[in-house]
Amino acid sequence: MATFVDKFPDEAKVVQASFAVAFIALGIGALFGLIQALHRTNVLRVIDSVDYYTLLTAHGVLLALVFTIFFLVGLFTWAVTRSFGRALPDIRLTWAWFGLMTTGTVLATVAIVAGLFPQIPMSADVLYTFYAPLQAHPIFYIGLAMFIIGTWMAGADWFLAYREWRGENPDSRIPLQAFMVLTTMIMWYVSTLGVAVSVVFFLIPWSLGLIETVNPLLTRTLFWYFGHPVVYFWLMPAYLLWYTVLPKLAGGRLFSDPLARVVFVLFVLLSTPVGIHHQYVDPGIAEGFKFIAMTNTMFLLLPSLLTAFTVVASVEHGARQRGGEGYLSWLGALPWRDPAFAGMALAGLMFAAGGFSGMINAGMNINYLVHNTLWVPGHFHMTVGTAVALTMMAGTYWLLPQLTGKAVYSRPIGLLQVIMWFIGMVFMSNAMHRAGLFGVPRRTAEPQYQNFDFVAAVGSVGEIRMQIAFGSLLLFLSVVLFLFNVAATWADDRVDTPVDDTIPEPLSPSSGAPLVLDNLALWTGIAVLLVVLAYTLPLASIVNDAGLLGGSPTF
Ligand code: HAS
Ligand code: HEM
Ligand code: CU
Repeated sequence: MATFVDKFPDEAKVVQASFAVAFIALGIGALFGLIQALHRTNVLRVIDSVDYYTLLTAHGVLLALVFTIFFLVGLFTWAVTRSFGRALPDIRLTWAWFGLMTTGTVLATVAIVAGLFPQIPMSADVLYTFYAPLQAHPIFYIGLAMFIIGTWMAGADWFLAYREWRGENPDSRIPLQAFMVLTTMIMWYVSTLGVAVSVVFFLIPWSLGLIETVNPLLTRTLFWYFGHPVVYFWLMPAYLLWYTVLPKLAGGRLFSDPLARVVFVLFVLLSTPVGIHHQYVDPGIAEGFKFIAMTNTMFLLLPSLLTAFTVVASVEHGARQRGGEGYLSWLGALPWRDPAFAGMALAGLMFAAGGFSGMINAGMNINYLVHNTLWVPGHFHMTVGTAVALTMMAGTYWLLPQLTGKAVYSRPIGLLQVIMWFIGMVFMSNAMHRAGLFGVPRRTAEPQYQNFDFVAAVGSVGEIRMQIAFGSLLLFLSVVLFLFNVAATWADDRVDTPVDDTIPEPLSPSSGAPLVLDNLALWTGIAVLLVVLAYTLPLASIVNDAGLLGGSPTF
């Protein structure tokens, strides 16, 4: 039976190239993660504490921006092509955005890593959030800008594919996977506007010396305008896989197509007007605006709670198709030996915990307790670091045969690898949450509390440190196994194993979804309106207080 690579060989190449860049970033990022985890916990120090921030920047950029987003563009290219059932309009455009994104990535990475070599007059120790007053070499920001423009072109590529398809299918519902891609990209266009303004109008001219000062609170606010929606940009590929692939792997079908559409529309509407929940402790933003951001954030829980319901219901349906029974014993009937299923299901389970720590972050008063402590890395290693990263690794085991025509090199290694990730993250992120409650800060090479001690008493900082170090080791080894498995699959001679790449119709199909859900222009309009409402006044008062380019306050 012909699979993706046979039907769309050109597109399959782009998807594989995107995955290759993603996985290289994953490997380097994970190595830096291990080094910094061991450094912070005082278990093993192979770098200077000054270089810690260079590695931390590289870790954040390579994992949270490069790995996730390169995987996303690969996955979305696959999803758009297969769900429209036609080749992309012009493969040269596709390679053009891939090339631009890759060049941007290389430039930004070189600027960061150069910071390790004092002989080279270049550095970018600005962390992956890169707002002022930290300043990087211009090459870093230019690389970043190229990367973002590349993603905009990728979105254009998929919208052009949509237009062609629509021309021939004027009355059909947008296929679900394509719907997910298009709504996610609308959110991305709305939200990247903030970071583009910050980079192009302030950070690049400032790093080139064309302007003397910037307004740090303005660049921070523009960053977080983008910095919250970007977390859903990472999450939506995982949701796409949980909604459309996981139910099938579980042996069943998606519970409801219309509900899935509602969820993605809610993300378009609500993802952006919440960014200020990262700035609860920032002076210069009035309490009332923070309160509005908190309220919006609580509404934004809804699409994820709907997802928990729909995806678990679909998985349960699958288990019952396989003979599962009882209130909970159906869980045992699931295909736990399949690395793709097990990885995604474990990622989803951990997301439930990460979601709860997010709710705690979002409460304005409790946030004062956890902000800037290790609690926050605990939260996001469960969300982006597991819900997203583990789903992407698990999804690779299902996608690779369709993209290459080859069977996965070793399914047992795959299974071991996803389980190791889960266990490693249970240790590392739980301990990080606990450390945060003790007040251990994030983003520091020298958290000078109790020194590491192998006979640390249970409940002490020493015990927590050991758990972080042990977890990080398991995580790193898991990545090594993953990369080995993928490389060995790629290196295999082509064997024409039959590939099961079908996705069954949802139990409640798209024909039941209200037509208005597919009205993308309407949702874009409302999303923009909500953003204008949430951000006009805070931005106006920030500019009014300190000027567009900072300087002394003009009260
Ligand atoms: Fe967050 C900080 C609030 C979700 C990432 N977050 C961060 C940072 C990152 C990040 C990277 O309000 C740090 C940024 C920095 O460097 O400073 N976050 C939330 C809230 C949510 C949330 C309310 N975050 C995410 C996701 C991320 C992510 C998703 C990445 C992908 N976060 C915050 C706040 C801060 C913050 C504050 C600032 C903290 C500070 O002070 O600095 C919500 O979206 C969470 C909703 C999730 C749920 C869970 C639903 C459960 C599901 C599981 C389904 C089960 C399955 C299993 C599939 C309600 C969907 C089925 C299998 C079977 C076997 C049955
Ligand atoms: C930060 C370890 C995987 C994203 C950190 C920190 C540690 C760590 C210890 C906190 C450093 C500090 O605040 O001083 C690890 C290990 C990993 C891993 C051992 C697995 C091998 C990931 C993955 C992602 C990720 C898969 C995302 C896809 C981040 C981000 C930061 C971070 C965004 C924050 C950087 C900053 O504060 O600027 N990591 N991590 N990590 N990690 Fe990871
Ligand atoms: Cu957020």
